[in-house]
This record gives sequence, C-alpha cells and structure tokens, in this order.
Amino acid sequence: MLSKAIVRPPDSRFAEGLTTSGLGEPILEKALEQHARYCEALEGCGLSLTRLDPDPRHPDGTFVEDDAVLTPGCAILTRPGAESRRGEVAAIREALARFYRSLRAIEAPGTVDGGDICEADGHFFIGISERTNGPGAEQLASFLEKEGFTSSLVDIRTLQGILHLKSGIACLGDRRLVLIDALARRQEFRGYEAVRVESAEEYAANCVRVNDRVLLAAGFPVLEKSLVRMGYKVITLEMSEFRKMDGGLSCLSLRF
Ligand code: CIR
Repeated sequence: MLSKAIVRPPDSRFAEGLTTSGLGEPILEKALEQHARYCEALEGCGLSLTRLDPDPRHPDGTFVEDDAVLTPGCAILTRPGAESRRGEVAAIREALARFYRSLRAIEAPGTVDGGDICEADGHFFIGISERTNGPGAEQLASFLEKEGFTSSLVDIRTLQGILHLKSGIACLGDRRLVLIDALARRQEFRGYEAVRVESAEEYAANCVRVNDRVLLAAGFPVLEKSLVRMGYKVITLEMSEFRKMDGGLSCLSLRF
C-alpha cells in the first residue's frame, strides 16, 4: 500500500518550463486548480501529502517524479537530463530525507529522469531517452540490484512523440501494463498482459495506480471504459495545462 506522496504546485514561472507540445501557453490559475484536484485525488486514495513550496528558479519543478526513483528501502535522487532541471533535486532530497534513511544519487556523467522509470511488480524498466543515458541507467540498475530489484533497459530514442518511457506505459499491478501501440509491439513487455491505448488517446497511457484506484487524464473515454470494465475504480482528472508543458499524471507526484 502507498501511504505518502510529495507534490509541488506549479510556480508563477510555470510557462517558462521546457515543452515541445505546441499546445500553447499554460494558464497558471487553471494549472493550480488542476493541481489542487490532483492532490485531493491522492488524498482520497489514502495518501498523506508533503507539499513543497513552488520555486521560481525551477519552472518545471512541479514535475517532481523526475527528481527521484523510490523503492521501499532506498530513495535514489536523479540527475535530470535537462540541465535547467538539475537544481530541482535539492528540495526533493530534503523532503525525502525525512522519510528515508538510505539516500543514493545518480552522478555525472549519468543522467536519469524519473519519468523514464517504470516499476512493474518488482521489476524496473529503465527507458533510455533524450533525458536518461546509459551511464545513468547503469548506476540506477546497480542501486536497484542492491535493493533486491531486477531491471532492464528499454530504448525509446527512436519513438516519436514520447518524452519519457512512462509517457507510453503504466503498470496497473498484477502483471498488467497499459501500453501505447509502439511499446505494445516490443518484446521487452512480453509476459505482461497489455491494455492497449488507441493512438488518439496516447496521452492517457500515463495513468497511475494508487492503491485501489487508477488516476486517469480526463477526456479519454475509450481507455476509461476499458479500465472500468476491468473493475478498476477510475478517477479522471483535468490535465490540460500540464499537458501543454509535456507533463502527465505520474510526474506530478512521488508516491511511496
Ligand atoms: C520537461 O520537459 O522536463 C517538463 N516540461 C515535463 C516533464 C514531464 N515529466 C514526466 O513526464 N515524467
């Protein structure tokens, strides 16, 4: 069971963060409102939240998931692939130090974004992307191994339209993965049951199982219906302003 999460609301300079979406400028007020609903949803799933202050030095700082990879016994601070995001990690380290005795950190020349790391029933898929490189993946794999976890690499550098591995995959537990088509075809995910996301709904693949609920971006009825049909309790959340900044549901929190 997950019991805690770390979140950080978007800052006044949110619109200055990195993006490739071409969806226009996010509206801060709306983003704050959507973030508040997201936090309520996490609390509704039974999590108690640590809310970090927004930080104008880090316009992408609301995407806290990229700053750490968590296991029950150890928190691994990342070294984000985008240089502009590296300073985000200090506040996350401080917050995690209250809960974890064992903290590790990815070091140069390694880079890792938490959004590239997908845990699936005790195995960690590590995406190699524009943000997560080979040395970073190697360091992470060795930390995970010491914690008793297996891991494997998934190279997504040739896939169009996904920033991070988790932009196209989510684990629902019980060896069941939500997958966009380009990933569903990959042999790395054989042995898992695939819930396929149709191409018009790819953004929704980044959903999050939190205890007995699944958080899903609002506006993707086909995936929502299939999850409900499978028996999941689905909470839909408006994500329009975060999507404009290439962000999905999972990246707005670190859950543990
Ligand atoms: C970035 O480009 O780094 C941010 N604007 C969005 C990060 C989203 N993170 C994620 O999907 N894990």
